[in-house]
Amino acid sequence: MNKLLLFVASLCLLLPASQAAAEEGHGAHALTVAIMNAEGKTIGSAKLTQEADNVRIRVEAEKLTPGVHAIHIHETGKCDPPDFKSAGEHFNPGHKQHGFNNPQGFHAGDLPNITADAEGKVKADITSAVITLLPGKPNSLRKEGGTALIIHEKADDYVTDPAGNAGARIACGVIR
Ligand SMILES: [Cu+2]
Repeated sequence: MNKLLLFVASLCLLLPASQAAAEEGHGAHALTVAIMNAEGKTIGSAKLTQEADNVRIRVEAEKLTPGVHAIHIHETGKCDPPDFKSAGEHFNPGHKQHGFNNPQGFHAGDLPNITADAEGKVKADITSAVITLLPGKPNSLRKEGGTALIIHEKADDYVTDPAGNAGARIACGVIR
């Protein structure tokens, strides 16, 4: 009897902590970002999920020009068409230079290129270990003011600072 009471008592102690952790993580675990083009029309979406220490980004979009496009996280959660300059520079809390192949790199917002097929459709599954959806961290995509997912006209060359020589910003989605 005493043992049972003790067991129940310890359960009661454990529950609130695990419940709080689940709730804290819940809002940050997954979010869907609408992606708009330079005309302000929605052309797709990105689903962001926190998976252990990684953020997984599943992008589905259409009406892009066929070929390879850069995709980055930019520092401000504001997508004003047509040029999306409102999204600011690359998300770079670590004060690095741009590019996976840059010895001084890379930005936390750098992501691998995506490819649109002959019909202009893209379906990409990207994982990054250097960003998080959890609030309160320096590398959080949900910092004050949010961040933005930007697709560029051209491929990222993975080396040219500050933006990989990727050309114009052609699509944007607010991450909050
Ligand atoms: Cu960019």
